[in-house]
Amino acid sequence: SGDITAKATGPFVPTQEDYQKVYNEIARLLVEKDDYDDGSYGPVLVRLAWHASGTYDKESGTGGSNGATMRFAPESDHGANAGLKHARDFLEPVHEKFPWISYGDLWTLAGVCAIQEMQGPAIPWRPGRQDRDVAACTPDGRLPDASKGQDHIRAIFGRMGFDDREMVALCGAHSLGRAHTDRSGYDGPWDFSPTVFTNEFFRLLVDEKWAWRKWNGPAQYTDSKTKTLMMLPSDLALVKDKEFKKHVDRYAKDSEVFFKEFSDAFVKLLELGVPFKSEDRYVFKTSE
Ligand code: HIF
Repeated sequence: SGDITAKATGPFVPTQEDYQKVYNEIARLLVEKDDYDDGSYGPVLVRLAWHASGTYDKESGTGGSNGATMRFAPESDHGANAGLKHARDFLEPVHEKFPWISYGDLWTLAGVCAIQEMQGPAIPWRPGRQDRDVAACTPDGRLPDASKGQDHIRAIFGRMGFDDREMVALCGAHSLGRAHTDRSGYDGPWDFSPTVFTNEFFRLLVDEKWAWRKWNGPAQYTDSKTKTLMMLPSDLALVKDKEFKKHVDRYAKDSEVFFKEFSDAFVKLLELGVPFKSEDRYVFKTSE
């Protein structure tokens, strides 16, 4: 009888189908909770997935999405993470419904869901992150500073193990969402469709004239034509640097190439430092 009991109460091993249920619930909530920002929590979910992952340091092997240490101060209070409580709170009811998923898996899966539901490329994903305690919080300063240029971008993303091409590909995610004066201090969206994943960020970088915005906030650029869009100094670095610019031009011209190279780089970002047990990645079905 001992055997039977063990079988009935043994550890729950989720399958791809179970993770698809989590995906579907997040997708459902994205539609239901449309009274936020430009009508979607999608962009801030992408930012949560990236900030959870982008603390990775390849030398020490510390940081990354394993651990989900942004649940705790001091990491939650790091300046770069301002505003991400909106994303974490949005996902709390999902965790209540599927308590078996780790926060690290939930946050990264949510980023994947948001990108796919906002018409972006498929992002193959695999489970395996385990939550860790406050002692695993990373030191402040590992995430990028938007007031800086190409040297800084290379230092930060080089520390994670990315090359120039991957850095530029990732940056296309700034086609999503906006900056908020009460979070980063910057203000405005990058493009005209902040809740749809496109290569518009690159097209605007190449085609528009960008000038310093005249205002009391931090130094940022505005488009000369409509003065409704913005670019961060770190975004403009992508066209000022010759090596970066090559890739900006490629992605501005060819959306398919951008989608493919972005997906590969984003998969890599979400997996940094995670001790996976399985090689198998899941491609989730996008909702209609
Ligand atoms: Fe962002 N990013 N990011 N970013 N980011 C902001 C917002 C978003 C940088 C700075 C900022 C990436 C790289 C960099 C998203 C996704 C990604 C904001 C505004 C700043 C300042 C925050 C606010 O005020 O709400 C810098 C300096 C980066 C290095 C170049 C990634 C590639 C582009 C890795 C990435 O995926 C998303 C999405 C948002 C929008 C969030 C929102 O709430 O709408």
